[in-house]
Amino acid sequence: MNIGLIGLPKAGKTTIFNALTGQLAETADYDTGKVEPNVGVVPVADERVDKLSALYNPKKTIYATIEFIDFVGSHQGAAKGGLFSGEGMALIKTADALALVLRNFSNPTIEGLYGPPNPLKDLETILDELVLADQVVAERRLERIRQDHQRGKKTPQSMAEEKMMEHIVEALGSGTPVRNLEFSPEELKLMAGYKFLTAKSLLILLNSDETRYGKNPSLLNSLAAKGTESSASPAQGKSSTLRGGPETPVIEFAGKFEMELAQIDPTEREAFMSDMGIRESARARLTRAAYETLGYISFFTVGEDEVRAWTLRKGATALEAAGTIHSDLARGFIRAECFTVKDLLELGSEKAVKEKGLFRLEGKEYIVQDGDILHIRFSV
Ligand SMILES: Nc1nc2c(ncn2[C@@H]2O[C@H](COP(=O)(O)OP(=O)(O)OP(=O)(O)O)[C@@H](O)[C@H]2O)c(=O)[nH]1
Ligand SMILES: [Mg+2]
Repeated sequence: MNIGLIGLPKAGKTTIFNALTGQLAETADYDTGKVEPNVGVVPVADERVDKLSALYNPKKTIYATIEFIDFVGSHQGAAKGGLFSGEGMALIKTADALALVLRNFSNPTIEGLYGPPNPLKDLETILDELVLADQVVAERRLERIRQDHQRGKKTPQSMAEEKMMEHIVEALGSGTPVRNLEFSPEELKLMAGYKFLTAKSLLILLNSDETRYGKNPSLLNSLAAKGTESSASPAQGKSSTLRGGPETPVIEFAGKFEMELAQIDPTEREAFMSDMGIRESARARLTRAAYETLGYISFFTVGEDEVRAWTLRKGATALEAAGTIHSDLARGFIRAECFTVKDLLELGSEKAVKEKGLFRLEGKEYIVQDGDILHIRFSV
C-alpha cells in the first residue's frame, strides 16, 4: 500500500513525512529547488504483532508496512493554477490513496508568500485541482475515442469506453469526483488504466502548530464534510449512478512537534505527547485511518522463525491471502489452518485453541477476517 502526501507549497508535507518515517528529509520556508519526492516505508503500528511476538519469541518480527511518498508542492504549478506537473503526476497516479496536507501554523515567511493559514480554502483548491487534472485526462481520451469512431474504428469495447468517459467527463464537469460514481465490473476494468486522481481514497491531514493543536473541532468537522462531500454537486440528487463516497477521515497533526518527537527516545515520547494532549503517535493514527479508508485488514503468520502481519483487502479469500505470502502457496493451495489472534491471546496457546475447538480448516474461498492467523498447507 502506498500513500502520496500532497498539498499546496509549504503546507508541511515533508515535516509530516519526517514525523511518520523518522527520517530527516530537508524542510524549509523557502523554495529549495528540489523536485524529487521523498519516499519512506513506515511500519504499521499494531499491538497484536507485539503480543504475538511476545508469545512466540520468534527470530524475526515483521510489521505490515505502508509506503509514503512526499511530493514537493509545485510552486510553478501553483502559480499557473495547477498542482500537478508532468513528472510528479506520473508518480501520484501510482498512489493507492492521497493524504492532503493543510497548513494551519503561523510562519511569517510562508504567510508573506502564500497568505495566512486557511485550511478550508486550501482543501477546496486541492480538490478542484484534482478534478481539473482528471478532466484533462478524461477529455483527451474521449476526444481520441471519438476521432477513432469517425475514422470507422469502432468496437464494442471502444463504444463502452466512450459511454463511460462521457459519464466521467460530465460528472467531473459538475465537480463530482470519479470515486463517487458507480461503474459496472467491465467499466471498472476499462477504467483501471487511467488511475484517476479523484478515484483515489482521501485522507485529510490538518497540520497545526502547538498553539492551535487540539482547538479546532469545528474546523475538523467542516474539513470532513468538505472532503466527504467533495461532490457537493447538483448532480448528487438526479443521477442514479452516484454512490455516496466513504467518510473522509480528518486527522490533526502537530507536524513540527511530532517530527521532533520521532527523533527522541521512544521511552521519553509518552511524556511529551501527553503534555500536548496527543494520545497516539502520528504514525499510529494515520496508518489506522489508512487501513479503514482503503478497506484493508491484517492477517498474521506465526511461528518460531517469524511473526508477521500481512495486509489484505477486506473481502479477499484465503487463496488471495496465500498469494500475498508467496505465489507458490497460492499455486499449491490445499487448505488454510486458521484461528484468531483474539482466541490465541485469550487462551494462551495454540494447544488450548485446538482443545476448545476454535482451530479451523478453511478452503480457497474462505473470506479472511481481520485478526486471522493463517497457516497455508500447500504442495507444489
Ligand atoms: N510551527 C510549525 N511550523 C511548521 C509545521 N509544519 C511545517 N512547518 C514549517 O514550515 C516550513 C515548510 O515545511 P515543509 O515540511 O518543508 O513543507 P512542505 O509542504 O514539504 O513544502 P514544499 O515541499 O516545499 O511544498 C518549514 O520551515 C517547517 O519547519 C508545524 O506544524 N508547525
Ligand atoms: Mg516538502
